[in-house]
Amino acid sequence: MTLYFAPKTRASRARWMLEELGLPYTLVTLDLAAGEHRRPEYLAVHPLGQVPALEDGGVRLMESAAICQYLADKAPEAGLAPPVGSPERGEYYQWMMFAMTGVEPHLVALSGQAALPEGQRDAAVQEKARARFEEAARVLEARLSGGREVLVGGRFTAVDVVVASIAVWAGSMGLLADFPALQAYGKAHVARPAARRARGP
Ligand SMILES: N[C@@H](CCC(=O)N[C@@H](CS)C(=O)NCC(=O)O)C(=O)O
Repeated sequence: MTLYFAPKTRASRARWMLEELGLPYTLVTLDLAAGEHRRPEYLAVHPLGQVPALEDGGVRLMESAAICQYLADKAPEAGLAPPVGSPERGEYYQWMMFAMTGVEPHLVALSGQAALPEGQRDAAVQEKARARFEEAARVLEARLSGGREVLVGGRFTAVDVVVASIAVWAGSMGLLADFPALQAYGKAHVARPAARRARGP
């Protein structure tokens, strides 16, 4: 498999999964600052020129959460996805979609605003994104309160890779002060050896 990657991006989730599973892969690191992701060769791999993208034989995938789910299903013996048809599988889909559509877009909006020169930021956009993020974070906080260490069932799965990555991103933006369970959950999971290896060179 070949993973198209850039450090400190959503590509880290896919690399984290590959490391959890111990699957062999070739890493192609793109220099986003140099615009390598905009070159025609890479646009042929990912039509939007984003990372991650994964090639596995004839399969070519984009979207970090889809890649994480694909990898979990590729090595079912690792138990990184609940069995198909189980109640936990339904919850796994639910939290995966919630993370990607109900939480992450608000972080993207807030990051986009933070990247603008101060005079160009839109206070109304920031306020709305923060409110929507907090509303969603409260749902995750409630789920994780009471000592729950993983989102689904009794073991770590691909949905924890995705949601812990999002939690750490939110924490780095100072958004988790009122969400201690979510903050602790993110920190605990990104300390896993596979997550550390995924952050390495
Ligand atoms: N929804 C996509 C988002 C991918 C994405 O936007 N990746 C960013 C890095 S985190 C990127 O490649 N940005 C470069 C660009 O859009 O030019 C996913 O989860 O894979």
